[in-house]
Amino acid sequence: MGTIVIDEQYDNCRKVLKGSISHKRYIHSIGVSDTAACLAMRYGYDVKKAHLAGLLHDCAKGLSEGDLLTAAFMTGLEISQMERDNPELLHAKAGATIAKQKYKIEDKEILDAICYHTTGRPEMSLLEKIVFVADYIEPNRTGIPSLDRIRAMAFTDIDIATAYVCRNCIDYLQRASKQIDRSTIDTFKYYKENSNYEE
Ligand code: DGI
Ligand code: FE
Ligand code: FE
Repeated sequence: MGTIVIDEQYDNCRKVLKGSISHKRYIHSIGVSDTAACLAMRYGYDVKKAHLAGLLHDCAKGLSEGDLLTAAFMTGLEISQMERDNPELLHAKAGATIAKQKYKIEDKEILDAICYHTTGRPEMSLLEKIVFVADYIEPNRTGIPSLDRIRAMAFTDIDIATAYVCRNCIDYLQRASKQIDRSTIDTFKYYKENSNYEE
C-alpha cells in the first residue's frame, strides 16, 4: 500500500527539499510546515499556502556564502552591510529566489513569507506572521525560554505572539553578544506598539 498523495505540488517540493538540506533542517521544516498549517486554520488563512510556505522557508539553508549572496541579490532588494557581515541572515532573501527558481513558487505572499522569516518586518501579512511564529514554536524546538507561553499565545493572538518572538530573539542575541539587525528591532517595536503586548 503506497501513501496517498493529495497535494502533488507539496509532495514534489518536499522530496526535492529532503535532498537539498540536512536531515535535521528537513525535520525542522516539516515541523514549521505543519505548525503553519495549524495557525492558518486558527486565523482563517489558506491552509495549503501556509503548509507550503512553512515547508520551504529554510530552503536556502546550507548554500555557500557566495551562493547566498547571489541568490539574495537576485530578489532585487537591498543587501545591508549587516547581512554581508552575518551571512546566516541571507538565507531568508536567498530562500525567496530558490523557492521561485527551483521550487517554481510564483505566489508572492509565499515568497515574501520566506523572504522576511528571519528578522520579520513591521506590517507583516498574515502569512508572514504565521511563518515567522511557526518557525519559533514548531514541535522540535527546545530550550527556548517561555516556549509554552509563546505557543499558547500563537493560537490566541498572533500579533502579541510575534512581539514575544522578537523579544526572545533580541534577548538571545544580546546574551550571545551578537549584533542585532535593524529589522529585528523595528519588527519588535512595531508589534509591541500595535498589539496588546505586555511585558
Ligand atoms: O533558520 P532558523 O535557524 O530556523 O531560524 P531563523 O531564520 O529565525 O534564524 C537564523 C539565524 O539568524 C539564527 O541563528 C539567529 C540569527 N538572527 C536572527 N535575527 C538576527 C540574527 N542574527 C543577528 N546577528 N542579528 C539579528 O537581528
Ligand atoms: Fe530560517
Ligand atoms: Fe527555520
